[in-house]
Amino acid sequence: MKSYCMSRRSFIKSLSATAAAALLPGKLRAGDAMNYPNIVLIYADDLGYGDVGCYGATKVKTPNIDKLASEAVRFTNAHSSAATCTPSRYAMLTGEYAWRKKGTGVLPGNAALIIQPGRTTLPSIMQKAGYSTGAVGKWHLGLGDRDLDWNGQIKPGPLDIGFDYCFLIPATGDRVPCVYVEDRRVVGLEPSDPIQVSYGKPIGDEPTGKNHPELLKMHPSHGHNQTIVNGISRIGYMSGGKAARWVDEDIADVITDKARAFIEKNKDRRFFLYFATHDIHVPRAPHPRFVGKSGLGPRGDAIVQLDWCVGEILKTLDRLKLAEETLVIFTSDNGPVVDDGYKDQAVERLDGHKPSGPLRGGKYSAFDAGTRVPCMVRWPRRVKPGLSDALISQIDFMASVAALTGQILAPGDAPDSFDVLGALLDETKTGRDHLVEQAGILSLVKGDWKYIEPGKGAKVSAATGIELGHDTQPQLYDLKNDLGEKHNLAAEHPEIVEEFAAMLENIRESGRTRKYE
Ligand code: NG6
Ligand code: CA
Repeated sequence: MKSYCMSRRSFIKSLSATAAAALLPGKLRAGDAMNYPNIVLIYADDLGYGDVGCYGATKVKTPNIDKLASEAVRFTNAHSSAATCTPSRYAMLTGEYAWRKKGTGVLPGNAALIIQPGRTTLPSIMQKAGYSTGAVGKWHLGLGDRDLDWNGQIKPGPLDIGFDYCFLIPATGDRVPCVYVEDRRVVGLEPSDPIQVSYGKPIGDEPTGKNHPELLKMHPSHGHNQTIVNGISRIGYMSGGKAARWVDEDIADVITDKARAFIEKNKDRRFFLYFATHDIHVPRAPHPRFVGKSGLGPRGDAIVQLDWCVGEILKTLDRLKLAEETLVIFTSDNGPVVDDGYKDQAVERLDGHKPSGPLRGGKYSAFDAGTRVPCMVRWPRRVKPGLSDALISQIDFMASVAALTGQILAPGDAPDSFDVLGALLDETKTGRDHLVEQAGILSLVKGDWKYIEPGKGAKVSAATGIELGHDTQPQLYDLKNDLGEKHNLAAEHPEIVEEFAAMLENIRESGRTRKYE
């Protein structure tokens, strides 16, 4: 009975994909999903515009990412939706600017799922096109309803918003619970040692970084002084689940293995793999074989480890002879940060390395380094290697893959996602018309101009030392002539400031920016 239902479902899926594609002359010819490429989206964490060789880094070597870039179209004006993780991922997976929805800021590790089950998402579009869909790595979009019991079924989660399979770091490496979740269960959990998680009062009697700093192998520089797991104190408290706890040094190996296994398992059909690495987020505790390899301390070594992960995925595609027909996207969820809360020598050992490249700011910042990130798209069958300055955002992946697979989004779906497929495949250098960037306050980019709305936040973060780009006055930068956002031209061009402020207001009010017929 079950297999009958499954095959009937896939039959209907392939029929609807065919029907939709038939309506779209000029797009890929449809038949079934096998006419479309596999999609592997490699999503690095906190990797800055200047952190990899192909974007100008010289101190740290990234041969695999650079090779990928040499076979891809490499974007110089591609953006995450926000300068932090949760809102970027929310926007990428839903096609909706996260600032439209309350509760989409950086989430604690016990937050409920913030994507409504049943809504059209990037993975649900792929599922509809007949793909097998998998999420491997960092999640950070919440799990369960309120008060999730980590010892039972973890639901709702990725499997309820379009993924067929998941293997997750539930939130971040520095947030409890420090366990993996596979599909609906914590991996390796012993029933006799249940997990409890708290982001309020301490839970259990395990040592914390605050009370037992002598137990730490890595000390916090700010925050991160609660439950100690694997010699590293975290944000939040957890007790139990001892056998299930991850070893930070193994995370890259474990998730890369799972990503490889997903590709292998689906090699004879079409798949969409969302591979969200933990690197190079804190705590930076790379595997011993990468320690000392960059010469820049753990942050640089984590970049080397990330590069290895990318290489392994690409090797797997080569080995299975899938590279030609697989569209690989490599990008990052937000800009770079050097000291993000642990004393890991990142600042001391920078050695002239510039994580933001020529850009101003970094993670958390309204300046461009907050969201302008490395981004490359490889699809040997269709895309010639090249360089593109088209303005694109990760929020556009959704409308673009809908177009790629011949699907028409409903008016209410992906309200801010634009079809920039032509730009992604480098068939045109024209990307989106304008873009809103999120960093506490909003910025609006259109043409050469970037407007940053006034904000009351600190100009510089006391914790990270990053220039946040907040100012009580409006800011206006000419990105074409002043990529580093050094000269605020707002006073010289009040008419542009007024126009952009009004447009931003309109974007806020209208609830959507994607046009539909
Ligand atoms: C901050 C954390 C930082 C990091 C960030 C989220 C402190 C002091 N800082 O609050 O370490 O976890 O949240 O990063 O706790 S993100 O990439 O997931 O958005
Ligand atoms: Ca991040």
